[in-house]
Amino acid sequence: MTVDQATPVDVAALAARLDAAARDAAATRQLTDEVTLDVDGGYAVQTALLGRRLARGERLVGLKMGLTSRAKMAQVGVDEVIWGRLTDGMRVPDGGTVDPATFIHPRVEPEVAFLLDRLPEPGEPVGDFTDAVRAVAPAIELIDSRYANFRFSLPDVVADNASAAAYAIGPWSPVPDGLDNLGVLLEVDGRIAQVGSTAAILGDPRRALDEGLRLADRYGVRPAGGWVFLAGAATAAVPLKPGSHVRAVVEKLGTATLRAA
Ligand code: 0L1
Ligand code: MG
Repeated sequence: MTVDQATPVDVAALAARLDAAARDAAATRQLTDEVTLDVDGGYAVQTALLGRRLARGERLVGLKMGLTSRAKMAQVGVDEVIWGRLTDGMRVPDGGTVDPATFIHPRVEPEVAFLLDRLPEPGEPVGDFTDAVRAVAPAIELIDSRYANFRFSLPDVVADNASAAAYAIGPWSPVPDGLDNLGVLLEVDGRIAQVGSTAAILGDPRRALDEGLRLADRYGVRPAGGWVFLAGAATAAVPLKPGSHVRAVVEKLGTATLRAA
């Protein structure tokens, strides 16, 4: 972790600040406006942020990948794949309702979720995907940067748990033969808002799992069977407006839905 000698990084204080921004639904300044933070430092803050959630009784139930598509990278001007943590407190039932007022500037994006099973040894690539993944589902991720205007550097967004805020998962299905080029739609109030393909997720969402396990292992995080893995968005994200009804449709996998109060 880079430490600016003039302004030592107080990881716990930075995590507390991001946590307060999320809980108060009030944006905060980018951390890197004030301290020197590299990507490792960002993950240290992310770990401390998770620690605060766990201390409140939430459970770590999965991982998410971020910025896995060119559309997402272009949308926020950051060009590296990142990962974050999912807790049970972020989960919304399929078809459930969220209150947009409890977020700063929520956006939704269509994703593919994996239910993890028998994972390879740390550092090993996923061999047989159907051993590693028990089931697949369409999903909606609700992201909410804790920084004003969704503007951040790479270490900032890593510290902010890859903008993770909430997620809804549709029905689980057995792993289909091909996952690499399934059509994806994001509908808002019955109108198509985004069109994409699972090919946008690192060329194949299965690749996101290898990448996610490799990156998490670098920071000593070992996913377990039964965890959820959000492989990444197939399109750019769209703002979640009050009263709207969102559907993510993934060919062969079905539909996940979310409502905004
Ligand atoms: O899930 C994502 O791809 C979000 C990653 C962080 C960047 C953003 O807030 O859009
Ligand atoms: Mg996402």
